Amino acid sequence: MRNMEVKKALSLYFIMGTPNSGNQDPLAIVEAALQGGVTCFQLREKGLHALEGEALLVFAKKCQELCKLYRVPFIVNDDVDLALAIHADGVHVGQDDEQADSVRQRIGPDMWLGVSTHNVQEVRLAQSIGADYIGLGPIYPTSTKPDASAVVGTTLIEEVHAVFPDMPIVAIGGITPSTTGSIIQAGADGVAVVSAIASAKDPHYAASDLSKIIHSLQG
Ligand code: IFP
Ligand code: MG
Repeated sequence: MRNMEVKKALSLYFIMGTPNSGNQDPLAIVEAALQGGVTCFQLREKGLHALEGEALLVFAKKCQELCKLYRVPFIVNDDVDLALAIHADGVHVGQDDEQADSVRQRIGPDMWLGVSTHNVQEVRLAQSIGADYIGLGPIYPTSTKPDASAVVGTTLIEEVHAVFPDMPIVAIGGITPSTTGSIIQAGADGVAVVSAIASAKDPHYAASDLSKIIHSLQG
């Protein structure tokens, strides 16, 4: 069943683009994260000096190759054309991005569609247009997304999980190893992180640390 496959992939969802890599080699971070046990990867190429055009295409293909090597789904944030051009495993869109139902029309039934949500009403809409999973947050304050909306806390996870028990949920926003437990216990299928891995001194260690915590809670 697709839901189960998606829920499993959401366990430890790493999101990154070259602007998040600081002075480290972005591909080295992606590979270290994969080695450390991330279960899904999203290319989110946003912000200062974000790659565009051919450079973005080349970088995306390199990330995708790494994900294939580790058998981890490769998701593209926002850029439906890029996702289609390289046959990504899925697309993730926000509330301000291209309307999710038109994205589903363009990508067809097989590619995964993820939608960012911040309340029960947005989750209901995401479900009605055939989202395969929802990102829920920001749970805590985040420095990665300058335009992030107000923090929602773990009670929204409990609420959404109660109303939509089958909908795969990944929590996002300021999540660290010490807050991961409460997020999984609230009913999320996993955690999505940028900084916790990309800005870590040792991204491989950071990913495997989070991975161990999540898998010990999921049993
Ligand atoms: N949620 C997610 C995900 N990705 C994003 N880029 C975002 C919110 C803004 F974790 F994938 F669900
Ligand atoms: Mg977006």
